[in-house]
Amino acid sequence: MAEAPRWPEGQEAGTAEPGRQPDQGRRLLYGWATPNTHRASILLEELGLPYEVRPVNIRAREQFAPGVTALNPYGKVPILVEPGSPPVFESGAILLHLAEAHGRFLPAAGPARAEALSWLMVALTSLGPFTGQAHHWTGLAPEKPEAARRHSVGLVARVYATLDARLAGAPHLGGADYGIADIAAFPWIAKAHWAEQDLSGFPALAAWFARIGQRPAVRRGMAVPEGITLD
Ligand SMILES: N[C@@H](CCC(=O)N[C@@H](CS)C(=O)NCC(=O)O)C(=O)O
Repeated sequence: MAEAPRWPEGQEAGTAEPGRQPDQGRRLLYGWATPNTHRASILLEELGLPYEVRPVNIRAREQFAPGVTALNPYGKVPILVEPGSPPVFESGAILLHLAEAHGRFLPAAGPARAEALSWLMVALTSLGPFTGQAHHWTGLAPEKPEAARRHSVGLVARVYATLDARLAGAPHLGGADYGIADIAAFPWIAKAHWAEQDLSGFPALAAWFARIGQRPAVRRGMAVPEGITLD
């Protein structure tokens, strides 16, 4: 049986150490410069909500620090901690939680909501995970079996073609209005190179990406945590 990941004994835990639990009254975003964290930071910026970033360096395995797993037993970021509420983890849950709490960036009911949720799910369940797997098989893995590379890149290419066709006929992924489907997709499209994708082959997706990337809140959200980039 595979061993559960552990926090390396004796390792400095930075802001992720136990005992550095949420300060009273502050909204905290635990995260790193990853697409899933950027989904949450973009929406926080769009909503104009005050928040502090608690950096969790996943390359240094800080996600397994007890102070982090106490908030998310899965040991992953992003995690949103708001005063008076249980921690919210999984980027999709954070997007839905914030959109619903503030009544913005997701239609409240009816066909428009169903349409937006459909495209949100494509971003959450296909675009993100497939791009993550492709990044593994094209870059991170010590061995790179050709079948795994081709399979993972092919899955991403199919999503890109689907998003491109959608955006050729709709201004935003979720429909008429900019919303959490766009926010869920944008930071992963920004990592097209992780999956050997070239946006020039997807003109409607490229135009959407350029347009969304000009939003000041998107720019701020993509720059979290300050000074950290992940290639
Ligand atoms: N499905 C989750 C996945 C979260 C996730 O995979 N986060 C990555 C960074 S983008 C992480 O924490 N990786 C470290 C690990 O898996 O140990 C989400 O959408 O938030």
